[in-house]
Amino acid sequence: MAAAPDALNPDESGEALVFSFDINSMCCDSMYPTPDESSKVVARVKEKLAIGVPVLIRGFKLPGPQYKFDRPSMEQYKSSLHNPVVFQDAAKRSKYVRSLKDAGYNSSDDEAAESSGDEGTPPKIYGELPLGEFIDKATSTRICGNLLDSYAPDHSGMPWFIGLMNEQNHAMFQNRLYNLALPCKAGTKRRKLEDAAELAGPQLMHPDTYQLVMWDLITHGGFVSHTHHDAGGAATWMAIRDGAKFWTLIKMKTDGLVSREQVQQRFKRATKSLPKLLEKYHDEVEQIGTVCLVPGDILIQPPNIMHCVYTPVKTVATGGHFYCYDLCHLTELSLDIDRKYGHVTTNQAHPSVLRLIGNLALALPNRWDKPLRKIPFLALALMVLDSNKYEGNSKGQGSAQYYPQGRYMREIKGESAYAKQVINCVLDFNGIPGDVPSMHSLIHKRPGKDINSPGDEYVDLSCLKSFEFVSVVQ
Ligand SMILES: O=C(O)CCC(=O)C(=O)O
Ligand SMILES: [Fe+2]
Repeated sequence: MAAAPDALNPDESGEALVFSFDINSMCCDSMYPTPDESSKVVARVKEKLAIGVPVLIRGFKLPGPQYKFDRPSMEQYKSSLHNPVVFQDAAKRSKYVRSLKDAGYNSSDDEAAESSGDEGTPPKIYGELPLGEFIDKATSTRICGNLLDSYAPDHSGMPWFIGLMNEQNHAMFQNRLYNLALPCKAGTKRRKLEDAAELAGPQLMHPDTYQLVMWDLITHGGFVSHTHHDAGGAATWMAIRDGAKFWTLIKMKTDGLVSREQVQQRFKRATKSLPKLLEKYHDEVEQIGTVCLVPGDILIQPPNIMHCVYTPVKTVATGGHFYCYDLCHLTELSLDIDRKYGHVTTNQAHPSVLRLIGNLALALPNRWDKPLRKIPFLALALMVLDSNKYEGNSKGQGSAQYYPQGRYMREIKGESAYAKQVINCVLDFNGIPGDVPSMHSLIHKRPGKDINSPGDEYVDLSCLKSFEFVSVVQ
């Protein structure tokens, strides 16, 4: 991987795979930018992400305590070294892959894996240790592990330009006063209680809704993460606190593919081992490149970009996921690939994704005066109108189960019904057919168009200026 081409310098096509700049070239004081400077930085980053280009911001030290890969830092940050952590264990992972091969199929043999019914079974690739012991084992040759997505109890390190792109959080804030839950059965005690409470805003959230925003990777030296795209169709940021990561990004070629099925297949093939991909399927790879991430670097990935990662020394990194209106075409694409091949293309389930996406739609009336490109809007519309199709495969992954008539599910269903009203209002006003098959052909079949491109047409959101929800009764 380390020998892969440099992602920051142009290849034969004259384009660098990753767009990079030093934050100090755009801000007099990178920690305290003026509103004008911060809006220019965010606009520049979003413009690149929206065409599927990863961005590397250099010269930005994470604010807050400068945690290291050692016991005192981790005790301060995570507040206990006794708490158990569940980590990916490289040896167990190899054993698991070998057992699949012995059983007659491998990760590239989808039909066998699918028909085995095993696609959602959590692989036995995890180990569990108290955090302190996991830290100590970084110097042991017996265990090589990666503690992934351990949610950050301290958000002081979040870069301001990431906070500004957490549009799913902005949307949740704008929707905080609406009680959109479907009512429970009339005449019941519960109904009386809920009516009397005059609840404002959502009362029940899956913890993932906020946990996905910021988390840490605590990784032993030598660990390799195989090629995947990040789960839940999210954009991802990543910063090194202590150590380094060789981050290899792989942009798959998609021109000439005429159907979604072909695109899905291509991304599934991208998960083959890197040597195999480059030997056998190199004509399916548009660009590949590696960047060495060190403290001071913030890598920001658009949804759906494939990547694999080698951590040469013990490393603490912090990152997070976010959603933006302008990136919804990439979010939709990524979720659509995972719908079919999530068991190989990605690594984590995010149970809150569709709720966050619904909230983006619900908050649109607050943005009636902002430009929104048509393709990302249509992708958002499709994810809202046909939301069942985008549910991740959570089979066997310990996902929470909710009582269908319980408040949590009534909030989800209510929000979904109201989000559809917003979407239909915009579709009607812009003369766009709102039935799902037509939307599929608008979004999934764009022959001759780059699937990463948001296009250059806009939708008119002015109909949302005085938008009011129409009551939905179950
Ligand atoms: O640090 C690593 O090994 C991989 C991180 C990553 O890509 C992820 O968590 O999705
Ligand atoms: Fe990843």
